Amino acid sequence: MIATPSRSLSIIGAGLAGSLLAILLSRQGWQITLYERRGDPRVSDYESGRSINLALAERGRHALRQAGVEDAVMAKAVMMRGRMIHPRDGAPQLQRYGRDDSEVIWSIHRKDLNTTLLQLAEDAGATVHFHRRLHTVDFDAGYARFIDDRDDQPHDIRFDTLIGADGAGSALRAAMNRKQPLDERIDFLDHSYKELEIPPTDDGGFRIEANALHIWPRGHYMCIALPNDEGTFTVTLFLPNEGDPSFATTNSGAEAEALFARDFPDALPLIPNLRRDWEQHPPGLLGTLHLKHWHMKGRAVLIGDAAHAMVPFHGQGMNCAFEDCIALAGHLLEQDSLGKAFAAFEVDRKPNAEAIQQMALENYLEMRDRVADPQFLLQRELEQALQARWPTRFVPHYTMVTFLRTPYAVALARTELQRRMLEEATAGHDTLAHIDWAALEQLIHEQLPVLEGAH
Ligand code: FAD
Ligand code: 8RB
Repeated sequence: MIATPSRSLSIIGAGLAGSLLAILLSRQGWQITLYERRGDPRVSDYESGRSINLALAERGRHALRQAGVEDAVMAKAVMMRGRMIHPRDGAPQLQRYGRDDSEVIWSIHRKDLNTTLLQLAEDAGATVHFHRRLHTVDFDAGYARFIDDRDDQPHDIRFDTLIGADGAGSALRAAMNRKQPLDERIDFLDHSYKELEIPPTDDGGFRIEANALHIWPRGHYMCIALPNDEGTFTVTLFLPNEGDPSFATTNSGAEAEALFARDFPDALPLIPNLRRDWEQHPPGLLGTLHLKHWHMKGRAVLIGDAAHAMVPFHGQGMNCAFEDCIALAGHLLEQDSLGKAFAAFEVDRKPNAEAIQQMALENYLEMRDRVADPQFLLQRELEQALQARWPTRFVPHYTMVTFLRTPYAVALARTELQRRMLEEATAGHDTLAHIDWAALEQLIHEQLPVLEGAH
């Protein structure tokens, strides 16, 4: 589509997807206005000074590369080579994510990333209005009402088209749903999370291995920690809402400390403010958002968490939201109307979003339980051996999701075939000594065509 200068789009939410999309579309000639509920992260005390980090993988890096911001982001990223598993007893052990240091994930600051993307959006010509929380939309008249939460004053604007990048609790989604039901369903997980922090050592170093994603798997629950470049770690405890132990049985800071003393004894001395942090922050909810429709003809479309929020266990929410941005910008270039572009975007992305939503749920079980299971470790060993023999056909699940840009739906389908092969070939064995390689070779050649990008 040839965008004339008068073609304007209003993006709700200047978070990760909104600001990246604003860069891409401004450069394609669209006149972009962003409306953000919060204040400008470049001036205000965003996230009250706490470091919140995210794992960036190849899909996200690729999108940042397209926007020309990869180098700025990577300059402060911390490499995570694999999972550092902290068993109940015994020393921590690293399970590498990939074959070498070219196959790793990166821990980055949310605030730094958002600030960088916002600055580039403005540089590309987008206008950003802060302290504008979308409240209601009149689609027929083309008016949207925003509230400034500092003084509760309303601000009405005229719009042509709205793009909802306003996150899991999207106000645009609610407005669209009122106009035309989106068949929204949120499957809440019966587990929630709490964030804690490991501070640096006195001389500013890391208290535990810096270049890993730490996991304390405990069967029905787990703790994780991601490094920040200033020497801290953001720790997240995932715990059931009910039962024992659970958020229901762990209310006070003292109860939390007792839980850590029993189940995470090596982590407890690393978290000096555990009691305070526990009591200051309520547990966060986790869930999967399913919608029948993501768009309303040419008037509105949802992207990122607003369209398909997922549980965090694959670390792909941002990565997927960035892939959405590239896809939507591409469809806007290819189609000759907004309505067609939004429809094509939905056809392209919805099956893939649904696939990563499912894989994210499945990865919770893997992280909290299976990583410590000998049968799982044997399957992993076989997976690596098969990849070494047939690297373009047998590509491990984690590699397809994290290091390649294989469409998520393709990754899911191949993962299911591969999982069956791994389970059947290792059943009843405790080493790879009796594996029938010839039979596996035949299965692999029959069922797994050469995968684009695999090497
Ligand atoms: P957001 O980044 O949430 O942006 C939404 C924006 O809209 C915000 O700026 C918000 O203030 C604004 N907004 C909300 N309502 C309104 C309104 N009514 N009007 C105007 N503006 C509004 N993903 C990964 O890939 N890897 C990770 O390791 C990872 N870790 C995470 C850790 C945590 C603690 C959390 C909470 C999420 C994590 N995610 C991770 C998921 C990732 O943060 C999201 O998937 C991603 O931010 C989605 O981008 P988005 O732009 O759709 O939403
Ligand atoms: N949202 C992550 C992975 C996969 C790691 C592996 C898992 C915290 C909220 Cl839980 C989680 C991963 O398979 O070994 N990569 O990146 C990030 C994760 O949690 C993030 C920090 C998180 N996301 C609400 C809390």
